[in-house]
Amino acid sequence: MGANHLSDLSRIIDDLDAMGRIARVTSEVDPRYDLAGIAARFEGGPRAVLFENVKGHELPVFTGLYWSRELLGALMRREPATLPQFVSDCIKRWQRKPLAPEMVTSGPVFEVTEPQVDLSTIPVPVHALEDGGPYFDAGVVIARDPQSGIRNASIQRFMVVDENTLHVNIDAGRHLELYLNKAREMQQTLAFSINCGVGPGLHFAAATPAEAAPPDTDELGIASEFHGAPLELAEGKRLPVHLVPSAMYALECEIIPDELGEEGPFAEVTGYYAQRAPRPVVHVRAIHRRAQPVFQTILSGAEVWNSVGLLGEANVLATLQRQIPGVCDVYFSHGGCGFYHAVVQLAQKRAGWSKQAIMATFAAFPPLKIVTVVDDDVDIRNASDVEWAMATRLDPKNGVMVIDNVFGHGLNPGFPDYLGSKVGFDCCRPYPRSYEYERAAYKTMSLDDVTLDTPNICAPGVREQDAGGEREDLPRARGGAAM
Ligand SMILES: Cc1cc2nc3c(=O)[nH]c(=O)nc-3n(C[C@H](O)[C@H](O)[C@H](O)COP(=O)(O)O)c2cc1C
Ligand SMILES: [Mn+2]
Repeated sequence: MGANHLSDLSRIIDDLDAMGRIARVTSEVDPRYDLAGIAARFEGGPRAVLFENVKGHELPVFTGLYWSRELLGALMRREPATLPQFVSDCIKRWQRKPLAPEMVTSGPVFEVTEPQVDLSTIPVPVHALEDGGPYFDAGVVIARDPQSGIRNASIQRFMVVDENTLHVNIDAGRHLELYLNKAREMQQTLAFSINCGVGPGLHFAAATPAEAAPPDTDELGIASEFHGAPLELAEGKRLPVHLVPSAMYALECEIIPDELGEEGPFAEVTGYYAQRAPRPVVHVRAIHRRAQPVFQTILSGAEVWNSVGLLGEANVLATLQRQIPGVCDVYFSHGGCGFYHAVVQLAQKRAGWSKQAIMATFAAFPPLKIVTVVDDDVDIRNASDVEWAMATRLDPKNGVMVIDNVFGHGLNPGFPDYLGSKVGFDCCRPYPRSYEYERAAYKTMSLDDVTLDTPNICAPGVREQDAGGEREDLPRARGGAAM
């Protein structure tokens, strides 16, 4: 059985096109600032964007594959709200019985091997106004443990410095850092591939957090679960690397330990710039590409919230469902930069478990700064509804847990040197339940049989969320209870 459409970005673009989910920009666009500025106007919307006429280049640029859960849901043939459970189930299947990748000797990425490495031939955009240069920010890095040979997949940002040099940002604790440290001890260079223009299966495998894919596992196998067939990999031509034969571009690279160069600034997922600092130098030794490749780029916003964030949700959900009876759902809010604030939905089974849920959530995903736990009558994807629970059910004296001096995400300005404070909000009603905390509700009614003198709009200026008539900007439950 062959792999499904998720394994190949050109099939994905065709699929989205057939659903009317591609916006094509045909006028000439400058890859320095203008491309990102236009992309930002589409961010979070129903369509991804294909820039067909990039100034100074023959080849197109694609963005927006991950910036909307609706778009991602349509591509994966799932309801958007079920994506965390689906992703979690894929990772669980891989943990139980991994479908190992298969080595092959050919694939579209080998259609062209550039006779000379020249990164300026690739349409790599400069995104934000203060960014230090053009960035590869959506490439999947495949490296191998210098001792055991076990493969690792991750995504790192790479700043283009000259025709064959990149500078890379590797956050503390990443498995690539671990491999680099081993290479240094063994007095070797660290070789790896950067694979640009791959599907969400491989992207999600790369974004799977270390808590779910520890360094002694080959996390490439996670992609096989999404593709419905073993992931295909191929040997590099210049270096001892494994690369993705179905990618749009594959770069063979190596780091010489302790060779550092200035990297940054870069507009990050936090909404702030990551600062310029000395970081590892990457030598690009070979560029392979399709004859007609599409270069994929990602704006540091909703796209990362829906990849790192979605994978974080999936992992927290899997952990909590093992440890805390009654956990229904988890959402990493977008106001919380996609992975700093988790909202957990709990059908309480006994007193005190809402606080257990706070502790287990922090342990399952260390970048989190805030955890809010609510009951199962609260819509965790609706910020007003969560605020309603906080306003009416949080006991500020007993329901706020502060943890000081704890490891967090270094990009968050509240965690200089990866150290800071975290807070949990127990917004669950007291258990056992009492009458004062029962949510008032109207009977659920359809408007189909109601004669109206105006078009079917619930209230002026209020956007209907879905067929059920839920409104994003109002607390939910007033019309939601089953009678
Ligand atoms: C678009 C995108 C960009 C990312 N950029 C970086 C980065 O520059 N540096 C980094 O260390 N992690 C970055 N990450 C996060 C890691 O790829 C992610 O946490 C991954 O799970 C790490 O893999 P590991 O656990 O095998 O180390 C990025 C993730 C995404 C989705
Ligand atoms: Mn890993």
